[in-house]
Amino acid sequence: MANLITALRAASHVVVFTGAGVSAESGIPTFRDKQAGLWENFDAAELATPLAFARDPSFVWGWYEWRRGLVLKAEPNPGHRAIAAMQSRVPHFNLITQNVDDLHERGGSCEVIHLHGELSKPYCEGCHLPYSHPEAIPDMPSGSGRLQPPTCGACGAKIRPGVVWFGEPLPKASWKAARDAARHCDFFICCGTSALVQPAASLADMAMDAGATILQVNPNPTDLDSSATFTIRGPSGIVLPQLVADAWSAL
Ligand code: BV8
Ligand code: ZN
Repeated sequence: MANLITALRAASHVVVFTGAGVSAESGIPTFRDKQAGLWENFDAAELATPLAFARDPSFVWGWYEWRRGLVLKAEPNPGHRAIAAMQSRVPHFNLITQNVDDLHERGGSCEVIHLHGELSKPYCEGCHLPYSHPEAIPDMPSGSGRLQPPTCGACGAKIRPGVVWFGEPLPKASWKAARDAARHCDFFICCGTSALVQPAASLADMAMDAGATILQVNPNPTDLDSSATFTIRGPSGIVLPQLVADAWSAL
Protein backbone atom coordinates (compact mmCIF):
# COMPACT_ATOMS: atom_id res chain seq x y z
CA MET A 1 0.00 0.00 0.00
CA ALA A 2 2.87 2.42 0.90
CA ASN A 3 4.30 2.53 -2.59
CA LEU A 4 0.76 2.94 -3.99
CA ILE A 5 0.42 6.12 -1.91
CA THR A 6 3.92 7.26 -2.87
CA ALA A 7 3.11 6.74 -6.56
CA LEU A 8 -0.20 8.59 -6.24
CA ARG A 9 1.41 11.53 -4.43
CA ALA A 10 4.10 11.73 -7.13
CA ALA A 11 1.62 11.53 -10.00
CA SER A 12 1.45 14.62 -12.25
CA HIS A 13 -1.51 13.45 -14.40
CA VAL A 14 -4.22 11.27 -12.84
CA VAL A 15 -7.10 9.75 -14.84
CA VAL A 16 -10.08 8.16 -13.10
CA PHE A 17 -12.18 5.79 -15.27
CA THR A 18 -15.49 4.66 -13.76
CA GLY A 19 -18.30 2.22 -14.40
CA ALA A 20 -21.63 1.29 -12.85
CA GLY A 21 -19.98 0.00 -9.66
CA VAL A 22 -19.18 3.55 -8.50
CA SER A 23 -22.93 4.30 -8.38
CA ALA A 24 -23.94 0.96 -6.81
CA GLU A 25 -23.73 2.33 -3.25
CA SER A 26 -26.14 5.12 -4.33
CA GLY A 27 -28.73 2.42 -5.12
CA ILE A 28 -28.30 2.42 -8.91
CA PRO A 29 -28.24 -1.19 -10.20
CA THR A 30 -25.16 -2.13 -12.24
CA PHE A 31 -25.45 -3.70 -15.68
CA ARG A 32 -24.55 -7.05 -14.22
CA ASP A 33 -27.26 -6.79 -11.57
CA LYS A 34 -30.65 -8.30 -12.38
CA GLN A 35 -32.94 -5.54 -13.71
CA ALA A 36 -36.21 -5.04 -11.82
CA GLY A 37 -39.88 -5.10 -12.68
CA LEU A 38 -40.93 -5.50 -16.31
CA TRP A 39 -37.32 -5.68 -17.40
CA GLU A 40 -36.06 -8.32 -14.95
CA ASN A 41 -35.91 -11.03 -17.58
CA PHE A 42 -33.95 -8.89 -19.96
CA ASP A 43 -30.20 -8.50 -20.17
CA ALA A 44 -29.39 -4.78 -20.05
CA ALA A 45 -27.24 -5.11 -23.18
CA GLU A 46 -30.35 -6.40 -25.03
CA LEU A 47 -32.41 -3.38 -24.02
CA ALA A 48 -29.66 -0.85 -24.75
CA THR A 49 -29.82 -1.27 -28.55
CA PRO A 50 -31.40 0.66 -31.48
CA LEU A 51 -33.18 -2.57 -32.48
CA ALA A 52 -34.88 -2.95 -29.08
CA PHE A 53 -36.13 0.65 -29.29
CA ALA A 54 -37.33 0.21 -32.88
CA ARG A 55 -39.11 -3.02 -31.96
CA ASP A 56 -40.81 -1.80 -28.78
CA PRO A 57 -40.23 1.92 -28.07
CA SER A 58 -42.53 2.17 -25.01
CA PHE A 59 -40.86 -0.85 -23.40
CA VAL A 60 -37.39 0.63 -23.79
CA TRP A 61 -38.44 4.23 -23.07
CA GLY A 62 -40.15 2.91 -19.88
CA TRP A 63 -36.87 1.26 -18.84
CA TYR A 64 -34.90 4.43 -19.31
CA GLU A 65 -37.51 6.52 -17.44
CA TRP A 66 -37.42 3.98 -14.60
CA ARG A 67 -33.60 4.33 -14.45
CA ARG A 68 -33.85 8.14 -14.68
CA GLY A 69 -36.33 8.08 -11.79
CA LEU A 70 -33.87 6.06 -9.69
CA VAL A 71 -31.07 8.52 -10.45
CA LEU A 72 -33.23 11.55 -9.61
CA LYS A 73 -34.02 9.98 -6.21
CA ALA A 74 -30.40 8.89 -5.57
CA GLU A 75 -27.58 10.81 -3.88
CA PRO A 76 -23.86 10.79 -4.77
CA ASN A 77 -21.92 8.51 -2.37
CA PRO A 78 -18.53 9.05 -0.65
CA GLY A 79 -16.86 7.44 -3.69
CA HIS A 80 -18.17 10.17 -6.02
CA ARG A 81 -17.10 12.82 -3.50
CA ALA A 82 -13.60 11.37 -3.09
CA ILE A 83 -13.08 11.48 -6.86
CA ALA A 84 -14.16 15.13 -6.87
CA ALA A 85 -11.68 15.79 -4.04
CA MET A 86 -8.84 14.24 -6.06
CA GLN A 87 -9.47 16.75 -8.87
CA SER A 88 -8.09 19.61 -6.75
CA ARG A 89 -5.21 17.60 -5.29
CA VAL A 90 -3.33 16.67 -8.48
CA PRO A 91 -1.71 18.95 -11.11
CA HIS A 92 -3.59 17.40 -14.06
CA PHE A 93 -6.77 15.34 -13.71
CA ASN A 94 -9.40 13.76 -15.97
CA LEU A 95 -12.57 11.88 -15.04
CA ILE A 96 -13.92 9.51 -17.70
CA THR A 97 -17.16 7.62 -17.04
CA GLN A 98 -19.25 4.97 -18.76
CA ASN A 99 -22.16 5.93 -16.50
CA VAL A 100 -25.18 7.77 -17.88
CA ASP A 101 -26.18 9.16 -14.46
CA ASP A 102 -25.15 12.61 -13.18
CA LEU A 103 -23.89 11.49 -9.77
CA HIS A 104 -20.28 12.48 -10.52
CA GLU A 105 -21.42 16.05 -11.24
CA ARG A 106 -23.71 16.08 -8.18
CA GLY A 107 -20.75 14.69 -6.19
CA GLY A 108 -18.72 17.79 -7.08
CA SER A 109 -16.83 16.71 -10.20
CA CYS A 110 -16.64 19.02 -13.23
CA GLU A 111 -15.71 18.42 -16.89
CA VAL A 112 -16.80 14.79 -16.63
CA ILE A 113 -16.16 12.93 -19.92
CA HIS A 114 -19.31 10.82 -20.54
CA LEU A 115 -18.38 8.12 -23.07
CA HIS A 116 -21.82 6.51 -23.22
CA GLY A 117 -24.08 9.56 -23.06
CA GLU A 118 -26.36 10.93 -20.33
CA LEU A 119 -29.93 10.09 -19.26
CA SER A 120 -30.54 13.83 -18.81
CA LYS A 121 -29.88 14.57 -22.52
CA PRO A 122 -32.55 12.88 -24.68
CA TYR A 123 -32.91 13.99 -28.29
CA CYS A 124 -35.04 13.49 -31.38
CA GLU A 125 -34.05 10.38 -33.34
CA GLY A 126 -35.17 12.17 -36.53
CA CYS A 127 -33.67 15.68 -36.50
CA HIS A 128 -31.47 15.24 -33.37
CA LEU A 129 -33.03 18.29 -31.72
CA PRO A 130 -32.29 18.10 -27.95
CA TYR A 131 -35.38 17.41 -25.82
CA SER A 132 -35.74 18.58 -22.25
CA HIS A 133 -37.38 16.18 -19.82
CA PRO A 134 -40.20 17.57 -17.69
CA GLU A 135 -38.83 18.39 -14.20
CA ALA A 136 -40.95 15.90 -12.31
CA ILE A 137 -39.69 12.42 -11.51
CA PRO A 138 -41.26 10.14 -14.14
CA ASP A 139 -44.11 8.27 -12.48
CA MET A 140 -44.07 4.72 -13.75
CA PRO A 141 -47.66 3.56 -14.40
CA SER A 142 -48.13 0.87 -11.73
CA GLY A 143 -46.62 -2.39 -12.86
CA SER A 144 -46.77 -1.78 -16.59
CA GLY A 145 -43.52 0.22 -16.85
CA ARG A 146 -44.36 0.90 -20.47
CA LEU A 147 -44.17 4.57 -21.40
CA GLN A 148 -44.71 5.99 -24.86
CA PRO A 149 -41.69 8.11 -25.82
CA PRO A 150 -42.56 11.77 -26.47
CA THR A 151 -42.54 13.08 -30.03
CA CYS A 152 -40.37 15.87 -31.39
CA GLY A 153 -42.03 19.28 -31.62
CA ALA A 154 -40.09 20.09 -34.79
CA CYS A 155 -40.34 16.94 -36.95
CA GLY A 156 -42.73 14.64 -35.09
CA ALA A 157 -40.23 11.80 -34.82
CA LYS A 158 -39.72 9.86 -31.56
CA ILE A 159 -37.54 11.22 -28.76
CA ARG A 160 -34.86 8.69 -27.79
CA PRO A 161 -32.68 8.40 -24.63
CA GLY A 162 -29.45 10.48 -24.81
CA VAL A 163 -27.28 7.39 -24.38
CA VAL A 164 -24.93 5.44 -26.69
CA TRP A 165 -26.50 2.11 -27.52
CA PHE A 166 -24.58 -1.08 -28.35
CA GLY A 167 -23.59 -0.93 -32.01
CA GLU A 168 -23.50 2.86 -31.97
CA PRO A 169 -20.26 4.89 -32.10
CA LEU A 170 -19.07 6.86 -29.08
CA PRO A 171 -19.36 10.67 -29.21
CA LYS A 172 -16.29 11.72 -31.23
CA ALA A 173 -15.08 14.59 -29.01
CA SER A 174 -15.54 12.64 -25.75
CA TRP A 175 -13.76 9.56 -27.14
CA LYS A 176 -10.84 11.67 -28.43
CA ALA A 177 -10.53 13.50 -25.07
CA ALA A 178 -10.58 10.14 -23.26
CA ARG A 179 -7.91 8.59 -25.50
CA ASP A 180 -5.66 11.66 -25.15
CA ALA A 181 -6.00 11.57 -21.36
CA ALA A 182 -5.27 7.82 -21.11
CA ARG A 183 -2.22 8.14 -23.39
CA HIS A 184 -0.69 11.02 -21.39
CA CYS A 185 -1.47 10.13 -17.78
CA ASP A 186 1.01 8.62 -15.31
CA PHE A 187 -1.63 7.26 -12.90
CA PHE A 188 -4.85 5.54 -14.09
CA ILE A 189 -7.56 4.53 -11.58
CA CYS A 190 -10.08 2.00 -12.92
CA CYS A 191 -13.05 2.02 -10.56
CA GLY A 192 -16.27 0.01 -10.49
CA THR A 193 -16.09 -1.42 -13.97
CA SER A 194 -16.03 -4.98 -15.29
CA ALA A 195 -13.97 -3.52 -18.17
CA LEU A 196 -15.81 -5.67 -20.72
CA VAL A 197 -17.41 -3.04 -22.95
CA GLN A 198 -15.34 -1.76 -25.88
CA PRO A 199 -13.88 0.52 -26.95
CA ALA A 200 -14.10 2.13 -23.46
CA ALA A 201 -12.25 -0.72 -21.72
CA SER A 202 -9.27 -0.30 -24.07
CA LEU A 203 -8.43 2.98 -22.27
CA ALA A 204 -6.73 0.97 -19.51
CA ASP A 205 -4.51 -0.69 -22.13
CA MET A 206 -3.64 2.72 -23.59
CA ALA A 207 -2.63 3.96 -20.13
CA MET A 208 -0.59 0.81 -19.54
CA ASP A 209 1.17 1.26 -22.90
CA ALA A 210 1.94 4.84 -21.83
CA GLY A 211 3.69 3.42 -18.74
CA ALA A 212 1.10 4.68 -16.25
CA THR A 213 0.59 3.07 -12.83
CA ILE A 214 -2.78 1.25 -12.95
CA LEU A 215 -4.87 1.10 -9.77
CA GLN A 216 -8.06 -0.98 -9.90
CA VAL A 217 -10.80 -0.59 -7.27
CA ASN A 218 -13.40 -3.38 -7.43
CA PRO A 219 -14.83 -5.80 -4.87
CA ASN A 220 -14.87 -8.56 -7.52
CA PRO A 221 -12.32 -10.02 -9.96
CA THR A 222 -12.12 -8.54 -13.47
CA ASP A 223 -10.04 -9.07 -16.62
CA LEU A 224 -7.73 -6.28 -15.38
CA ASP A 225 -6.56 -8.23 -12.32
CA SER A 226 -3.52 -9.65 -14.09
CA SER A 227 -2.37 -6.37 -15.63
CA ALA A 228 -3.18 -3.78 -12.95
CA THR A 229 -0.17 -2.51 -10.90
CA PHE A 230 -2.36 -2.40 -7.78
CA THR A 231 -5.83 -3.84 -7.09
CA ILE A 232 -7.88 -2.93 -4.01
CA ARG A 233 -10.77 -5.35 -3.40
CA GLY A 234 -13.53 -3.28 -1.87
CA PRO A 235 -16.46 -0.94 -2.52
CA SER A 236 -15.39 2.43 -3.99
CA GLY A 237 -17.50 4.30 -1.43
CA ILE A 238 -15.15 2.99 1.27
CA VAL A 239 -11.85 2.59 -0.59
CA LEU A 240 -11.65 5.96 -2.38
CA PRO A 241 -12.21 8.25 0.66
CA GLN A 242 -9.54 6.19 2.48
CA LEU A 243 -7.16 6.52 -0.47
CA VAL A 244 -7.61 10.31 -0.59
CA ALA A 245 -7.09 10.53 3.18
CA ASP A 246 -3.96 8.37 3.07
CA ALA A 247 -2.49 10.24 0.11
CA TRP A 248 -3.22 13.81 0.97
CA SER A 249 -4.71 14.33 4.46
CA ALA A 250 -1.31 14.43 6.19
CA LEU A 251 0.04 16.96 3.65
C1 BV8 B 1 -19.41 0.28 -30.97
C2 BV8 B 1 -25.14 3.30 -22.37
C3 BV8 B 1 -19.06 0.43 -33.27
C4 BV8 B 1 -26.52 2.74 -22.49
C5 BV8 B 1 -23.56 1.47 -22.73
C6 BV8 B 1 -14.62 -5.46 -29.45
C7 BV8 B 1 -14.72 -6.71 -28.92
C8 BV8 B 1 -16.00 -7.21 -28.58
C9 BV8 B 1 -17.17 -6.46 -28.73
C10 BV8 B 1 -17.05 -5.22 -29.25
C11 BV8 B 1 -15.79 -4.74 -29.63
N1 BV8 B 1 -15.97 -3.50 -30.08
C12 BV8 B 1 -17.30 -3.19 -30.04
C13 BV8 B 1 -17.97 -4.23 -29.53
C14 BV8 B 1 -19.39 -4.28 -29.30
C15 BV8 B 1 -19.83 -3.60 -28.00
C16 BV8 B 1 -19.24 -4.29 -26.80
O1 BV8 B 1 -18.27 -3.85 -26.22
N2 BV8 B 1 -19.91 -5.38 -26.41
C17 BV8 B 1 -19.48 -6.07 -25.17
C18 BV8 B 1 -20.72 -6.49 -24.41
C19 BV8 B 1 -18.57 -7.18 -25.47
N3 BV8 B 1 -19.47 -2.18 -28.00
C20 BV8 B 1 -20.32 -1.34 -28.64
O2 BV8 B 1 -21.35 -1.67 -29.20
C21 BV8 B 1 -19.92 0.13 -28.62
N4 BV8 B 1 -20.12 0.71 -29.92
O3 BV8 B 1 -18.55 -0.55 -30.89
O4 BV8 B 1 -19.76 0.91 -32.14
C22 BV8 B 1 -19.28 1.42 -34.29
C23 BV8 B 1 -18.21 2.23 -34.63
C24 BV8 B 1 -18.38 3.15 -35.65
C25 BV8 B 1 -19.62 3.23 -36.30
C26 BV8 B 1 -20.71 2.41 -35.92
C27 BV8 B 1 -20.53 1.51 -34.87
C28 BV8 B 1 -20.86 0.96 -27.69
C29 BV8 B 1 -20.79 0.49 -26.31
C30 BV8 B 1 -21.63 1.40 -25.39
C31 BV8 B 1 -22.96 0.78 -25.04
N5 BV8 B 1 -23.67 1.60 -24.05
N6 BV8 B 1 -24.22 2.28 -21.86
C32 BV8 B 1 -27.16 2.48 -21.15
O5 BV8 B 1 -26.53 2.76 -20.11
O6 BV8 B 1 -28.29 2.01 -21.19
S1 BV8 B 1 -22.48 0.27 -22.13
C33 BV8 B 1 -22.95 0.06 -20.47
O7 BV8 B 1 -22.51 -1.23 -20.12
C34 BV8 B 1 -22.30 0.97 -19.47
O8 BV8 B 1 -22.16 2.28 -19.95
C35 BV8 B 1 -20.95 0.30 -19.27
O9 BV8 B 1 -20.08 0.67 -20.29
C36 BV8 B 1 -21.28 -1.15 -19.45
C37 BV8 B 1 -21.43 -1.82 -18.14
O10 BV8 B 1 -20.15 -2.01 -17.65
P1 BV8 B 1 -19.77 -1.47 -16.19
O11 BV8 B 1 -20.09 -0.05 -16.08
O12 BV8 B 1 -18.40 -1.94 -15.93
O13 BV8 B 1 -20.83 -2.22 -15.25
P2 BV8 B 1 -20.95 -3.77 -14.95
O14 BV8 B 1 -22.31 -3.96 -14.39
O15 BV8 B 1 -20.52 -4.57 -16.10
O16 BV8 B 1 -19.87 -4.02 -13.79
C38 BV8 B 1 -19.97 -3.34 -12.59
C39 BV8 B 1 -18.64 -3.55 -11.89
O17 BV8 B 1 -18.66 -2.83 -10.67
C40 BV8 B 1 -18.38 -5.03 -11.54
O18 BV8 B 1 -17.05 -5.37 -11.88
C41 BV8 B 1 -18.58 -5.07 -10.02
O19 BV8 B 1 -17.71 -6.00 -9.40
C42 BV8 B 1 -18.20 -3.65 -9.63
N7 BV8 B 1 -18.83 -3.15 -8.40
C43 BV8 B 1 -20.04 -3.52 -7.88
N8 BV8 B 1 -20.25 -2.79 -6.73
C44 BV8 B 1 -19.18 -1.97 -6.56
C45 BV8 B 1 -18.28 -2.20 -7.64
N9 BV8 B 1 -17.11 -1.53 -7.77
C46 BV8 B 1 -16.80 -0.62 -6.79
N10 BV8 B 1 -17.63 -0.33 -5.74
C47 BV8 B 1 -18.82 -0.99 -5.59
N11 BV8 B 1 -19.59 -0.70 -4.54
ZN1 ZN C 1 -37.12 16.00 -34.61
